[in-house]
Amino acid sequence: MAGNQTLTMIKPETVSKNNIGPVLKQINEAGFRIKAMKFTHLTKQQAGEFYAVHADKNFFEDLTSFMSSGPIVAAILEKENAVADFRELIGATDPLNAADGTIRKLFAESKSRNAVHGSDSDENAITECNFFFSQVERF
Ligand code: IDP
Ligand code: MG
Repeated sequence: MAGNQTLTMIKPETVSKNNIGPVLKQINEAGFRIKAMKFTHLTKQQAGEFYAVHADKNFFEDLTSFMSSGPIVAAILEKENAVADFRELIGATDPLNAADGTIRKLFAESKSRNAVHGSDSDENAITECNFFFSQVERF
């Protein structure tokens, strides 16, 4: 899968604002195919495990509280050059810096409540896909 798959999460505020459908539409229209998907609710400990690389950051407590505050949608997305193309589709971490037309520009509230997650490397994409999905949950 290296190179053509990435992991996304539709974050809690996007789910609670009833924006799952509009975000998935943007993802599909950009050429990504959904290979696995689940509606789930992370515990704070699971959010901490997913974001372990940020454990020493001053925003870690807020990040893990927020990501465990309500349900999310996790999905494996497939496309050539998936990681880089998806990062381009979602835009910069802070929606104030995100380009027009990007998912974060359209849907994010703030740097912390920024609508969606996207893997940042092929290596992390593999780890993150395995975090959420077993082999039999992938199509
Ligand atoms: P990314 O999601 O664009 O890859 P990262 O730097 O990996 O951004 O940070 C992970 C998540 O942590 C971000 O999506 C955002 O929700 C949150 N975050 C990052 N930087 C800050 C910050 O300075 N303040 C509050 N939350 C932040
Ligand atoms: Mg990141």
